[in-house]
Amino acid sequence: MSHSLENVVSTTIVSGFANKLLNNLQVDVAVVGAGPSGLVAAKTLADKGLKVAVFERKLAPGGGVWGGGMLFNEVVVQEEAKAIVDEFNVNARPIQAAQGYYAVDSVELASALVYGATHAGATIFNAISVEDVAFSGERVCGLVVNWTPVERLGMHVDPLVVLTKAVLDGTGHPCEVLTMVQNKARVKLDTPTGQILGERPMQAATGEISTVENTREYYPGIFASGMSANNVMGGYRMGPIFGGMLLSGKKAAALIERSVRLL
Ligand code: 48H
Repeated sequence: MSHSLENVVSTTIVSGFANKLLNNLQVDVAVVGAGPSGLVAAKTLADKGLKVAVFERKLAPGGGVWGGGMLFNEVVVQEEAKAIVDEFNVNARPIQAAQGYYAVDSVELASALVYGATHAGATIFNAISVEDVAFSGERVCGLVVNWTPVERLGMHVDPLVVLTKAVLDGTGHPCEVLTMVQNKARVKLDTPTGQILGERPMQAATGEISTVENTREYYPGIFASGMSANNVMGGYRMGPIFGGMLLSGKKAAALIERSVRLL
């Protein structure tokens, strides 16, 4: 039987995606949110040979990078994170008025982070939302996922489950995964109150430091990075400075790699 081009294209896309999904129903690390911290963590973990899947609610991965500051598509990165900017082959222009700080085109940074993570071997599933977590005893063992349009339209469609050895909550300001764990599983998180402390107002330099400090495991199997980590531990926000997000991704990757290899 001869196949029309239309049929070959459709068959290729369906089988390609089906294989990708089948291959990622059990992973080493599941990253929730393709923002800067999640993408740096995904690339770093994939570089180490771990199987990494990233689930991103939006059609376009990249999180809050694209929008720069108030839609002016530029962001700022500090010296401590310059090596990560270089690792992703992104141009950085020194800022004369603030020594040790660089200006970066946010579209270049967002696209480089997405390419870097996928090229290293992480698989990004876009337009898929994490709506719940799966537990095995006292440890989180999986993510409950569904199509974002299903979520947005409020359709009554049951989800699928992706099993994983570790979850990274890289969902940004709302820290969605740890919120689910706190509210639905009703367990205590590893914070001073056992609960999410809530993000504080802007204090840029402090927020940059706390983002990295707050990057760690908050419940067995669940780590938080970026603004999610700041929300959980009551850290300050910092506006369009992104070095802390990149450094947080690196720290999360190192902690997760150690944890996964010990299992
Ligand atoms: C699937 C989800 C879900 C879900 C959310 O916000 P992000 O860019 O994440 P970070 O923390 O790496 O970077 C934060 C930075 O962008 C920022 O907001 C800064 C620096 N703010 C400072 C300030 O003062 O405001 O990306 C998170 C991603 C987004 O793309 C979401 O769509 C996605 O996570 N996401 N994906 N399932 N349940 N929840």
